[in-house]
Amino acid sequence: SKAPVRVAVTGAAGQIGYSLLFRIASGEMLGKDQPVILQLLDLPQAQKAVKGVMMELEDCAFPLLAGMIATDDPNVAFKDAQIALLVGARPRGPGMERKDLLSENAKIFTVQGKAIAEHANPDCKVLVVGNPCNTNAYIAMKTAEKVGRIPSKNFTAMLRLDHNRALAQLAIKTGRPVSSFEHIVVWGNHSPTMYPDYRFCTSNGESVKDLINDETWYREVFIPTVGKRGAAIIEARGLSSAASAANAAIDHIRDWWLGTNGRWVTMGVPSDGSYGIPEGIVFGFPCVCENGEYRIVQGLPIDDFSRERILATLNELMEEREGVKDLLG
Ligand code: NAX
Repeated sequence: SKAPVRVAVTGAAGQIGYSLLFRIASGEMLGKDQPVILQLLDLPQAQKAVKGVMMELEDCAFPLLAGMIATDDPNVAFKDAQIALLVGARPRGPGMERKDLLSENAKIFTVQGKAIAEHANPDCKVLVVGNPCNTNAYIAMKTAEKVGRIPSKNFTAMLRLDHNRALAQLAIKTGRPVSSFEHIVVWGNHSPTMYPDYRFCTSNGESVKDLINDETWYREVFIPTVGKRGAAIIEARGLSSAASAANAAIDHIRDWWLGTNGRWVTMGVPSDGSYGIPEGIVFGFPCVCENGEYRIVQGLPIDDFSRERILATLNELMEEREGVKDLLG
């Protein structure tokens, strides 16, 4: 049988953690033949709650769960990790400015980026879920670069929930099954400036743009619905998306680890200069995955409307980068 894979998860006592850990342990992320060891990080005051989650994980008697630890020390949590899911983050408190949110999180992600760089497996695949996830991933990557053990391209951010939300809206609009759709992408930042782009999307080989044939719906309903879905969930549930976010994290890592067979998926990845996005900016791109590596889909035409939308979300990310510049030293 296979050697267990060490999976570090931060924010393990939180609501996304509660939807995520059981699915990782049941084999939904890395495959039904792949044992896992869970390495759970949370703040000191959350350790008791983490212990409770571990008791429940034990009580599931998952055949693939080969071990678990809980800690409040990032150096312990990331030790030899092959996968790191950075879910824990500082939420925006009452009266907190966006700038404060950025800098509070910058502190967390410099510490964790350094701990990953020093202690994780040199091939560790990192997914940042905690918001602002693109910039948090950028900070972790930049900090890790100073140590230099882990490739920068391994630091990614979660745009998959936005990708899945876009698919769901297209399925509802057309009355076709989600599984019939291919080639959707959400460009840019995981924020309301994101650009869900259906120009290349097909359903059973037919152009979805032609099927719907309603550019006003696309611009005035579809794009804002996908972009504001997170806020709509909070409004309805009184809590932010958790199960769907955990599901998207599983999708992101499973596809990166096991491959997409040519299918496109949206991943927030550090730009290599593709589509004119400055190198290093962590940006939602269409990707395909094979042999444990992702590749940005190249050569897609960018029309005027798309250019405008891509620049808007890029500008926001450049401002976020500017806002944390001093903290990166
Ligand atoms: P919760 O507040 O339920 O849980 C967060 C957990 O993280 C808590 O247990 C807290 O103690 C822990 N934590 C805080 N700082 C930590 C640190 N420095 N080290 C380790 N653990 C720490 O939040 P939850 O609903 O689980 O959401 C987690 C994060 O995901 C938030 O930042 C949220 O904004 C973000 N989201 C990102 C999404 C995406 O698509 N990228 C969608 C869902 C979600 O909004």
